[in-house]
Amino acid sequence: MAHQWRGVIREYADRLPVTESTKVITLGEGGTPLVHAQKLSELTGSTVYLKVEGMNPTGSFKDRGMTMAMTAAVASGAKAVVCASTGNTSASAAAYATAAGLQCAVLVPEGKISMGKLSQAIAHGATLLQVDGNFDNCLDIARKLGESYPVFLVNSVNPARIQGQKTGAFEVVDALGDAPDIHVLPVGNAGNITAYWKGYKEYSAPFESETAGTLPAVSTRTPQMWGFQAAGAAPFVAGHPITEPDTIATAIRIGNPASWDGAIAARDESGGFIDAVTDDEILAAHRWLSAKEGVFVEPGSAAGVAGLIKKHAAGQVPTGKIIVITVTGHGLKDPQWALRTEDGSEVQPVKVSNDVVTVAAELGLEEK
Ligand code: AN7
Repeated sequence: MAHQWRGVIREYADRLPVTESTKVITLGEGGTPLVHAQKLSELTGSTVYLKVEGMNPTGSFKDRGMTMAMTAAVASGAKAVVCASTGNTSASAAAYATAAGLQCAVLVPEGKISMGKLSQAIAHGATLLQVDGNFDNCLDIARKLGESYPVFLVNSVNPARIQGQKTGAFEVVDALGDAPDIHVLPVGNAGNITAYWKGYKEYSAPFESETAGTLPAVSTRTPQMWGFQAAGAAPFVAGHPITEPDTIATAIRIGNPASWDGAIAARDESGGFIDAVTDDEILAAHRWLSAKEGVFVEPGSAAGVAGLIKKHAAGQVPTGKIIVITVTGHGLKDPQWALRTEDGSEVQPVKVSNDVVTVAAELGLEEK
């Protein structure tokens, strides 16, 4: 019988707040590959996997939460949705609002979102406003719009978003047969670390389903959660919000994370930590992933890998363990970083004449 992945709501319906009659808004998100990271495994002596979230319909993990948020928006009778975003949430909201037939407004920090993400929001017909402020300012305004105006807020302060995003943890366990020892991910607004921890906890104990009775535990354990922020935008490391966050990893340029308590709980209940990596470490990990593993991510997505490499260098990564790193968004979102060399200069493609002998010589090939 023909079968295709049905999106995270239908695949995990008995563990989400939906019923048979829910009108599901989906673009087929989830079901993303868990890729064995050969070189990171060799480096660390543990088995390292990448959960490649750039394979989602709009190129980031945000689609897992957006299918739930947009489904909830439609159920509530909303006509319009709003979000603040460093880029990926706006791209996802714009696409899912289109699928739902809703108006979409997005607030982004002026000059601080990548061209790929900007173009997605525009392509899907969202009303895009560039706010003279940072992401935290945008989120303040979006929350107030949601409270006092007839628009439905689809940021991760909406619990539906966290519900959808927890399916990332379910997929990891379903693929491995149990939870990993360690789960590593970038931390910005902290919705994803909150969601993964919720997913891992729910899968490790009997679950009271709203539609299917008591479901048995799927995993025997939960992982340590290791979160990494950009050093210039690391409120969890500072222990308080940051007013002027700064990093080249614009996706995680966030100083006042909305899911503060959720991230602290994930960190402490799991026996993990939240640390920071520099922009240089992020760019080195970005290059590592594309050049050594064959996986192209955007800079913010490389923060978890940068963190693992840093912890390994400090002798703090155990060997013989199973480690999963969520790489959150696709490299094509923000491709400019691939075209810079380590010393910061632009990569210039070599130009050759239209002639096989010249091309062969340039490639260092000798005729057979
Ligand atoms: C690629 O799109 O906040 O800690 O507005 O785009 O759950 O916020 C994006 C965040 C990591 C951080 N990686 O996740 C937004 C936004 C990528 C991201 C994060 C984001 P959270």
